[in-house]
Amino acid sequence: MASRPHLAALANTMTSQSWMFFGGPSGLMSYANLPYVQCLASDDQDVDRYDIAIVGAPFDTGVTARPGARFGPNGIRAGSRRIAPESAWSMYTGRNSFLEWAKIVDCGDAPLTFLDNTVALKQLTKTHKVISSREANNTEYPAPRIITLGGDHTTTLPALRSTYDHFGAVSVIHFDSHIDTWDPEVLGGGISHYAGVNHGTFLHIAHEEGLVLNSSIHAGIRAPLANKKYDLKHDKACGFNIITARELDRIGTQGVIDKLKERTAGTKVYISVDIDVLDPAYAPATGTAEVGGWTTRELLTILDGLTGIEVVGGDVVEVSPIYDNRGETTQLAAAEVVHSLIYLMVETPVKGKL
Ligand SMILES: [Mn+2]
Repeated sequence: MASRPHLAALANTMTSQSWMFFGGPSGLMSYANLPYVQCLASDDQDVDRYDIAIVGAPFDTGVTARPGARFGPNGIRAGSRRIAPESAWSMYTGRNSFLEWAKIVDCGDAPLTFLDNTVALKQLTKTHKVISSREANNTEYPAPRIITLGGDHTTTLPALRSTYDHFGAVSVIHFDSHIDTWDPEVLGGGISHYAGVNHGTFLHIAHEEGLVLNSSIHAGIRAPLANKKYDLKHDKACGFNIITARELDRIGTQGVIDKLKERTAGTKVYISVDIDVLDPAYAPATGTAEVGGWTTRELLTILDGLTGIEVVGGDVVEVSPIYDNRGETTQLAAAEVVHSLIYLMVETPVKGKL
């Protein structure tokens, strides 16, 4: 080393704290440059412990419009490249979620077949169950929690099946432009059971399976209904209240935060963020875009306001990078939504059973 001082100088600058001044991250791409752990390794001894696990769900054959969300996980990771865990102090909260009690890792993507939805969703359920059943790094909170990078919205169903094992039935805070509680007969047409399991019916199915409490709520809804009355009646029966997109204009972000907290008070909560809750101006790269949505800033303000809620799992879904622009607008937004979900999970630890 002594004879090659330029290499020594390079090595000295290679601390993780300096990468952002050095030109960018190095090594393989993970969410927010977090450590990659082979969470699905067959031997438990080989797996580093973690408290919060990021996992990708490359599945998009439950979508009713534009496919492409199978490439969402790596799109979101690409959008997160600027986040350096050691230098992620929030201007708003004064905290750095990466440097508190929780060890946060990226498990890579779930191994899913592209050719059979039924099998792929079983594979995803198994992936969730394996990752959430390993003993956490912090023994005070033995059940680790998962944030999923979708994938179309069908991928939330396996996540809810897995959180049920450790935390029981949950309230779902569902950010979306669509209600996604559609009766499979309505969305799927009653053609086959297979066709009825899709990104617009998964909340109906989760309700039927007893995974969702009657204290759930949608936020940002604006897409048209298929039936004048039945869809909303059915939505209520599935356990949901609705905050529409335009309600934000009337009650503001704090009004939305208050409603979400009031509705889910005293329950454990799963937060699912369909990126189409944002206006296509802020998230063009999605399967079923709807105009008239929220801005990225409004969504982040609302998410960061949900402190104190016991978040047992979460996801960002429907990011379809092929429709993104050269500035990666959608992927940047989705990466920051994940960052907010991490903040909530670290801010309020939750005791689950292994
Ligand atoms: Mn959705």
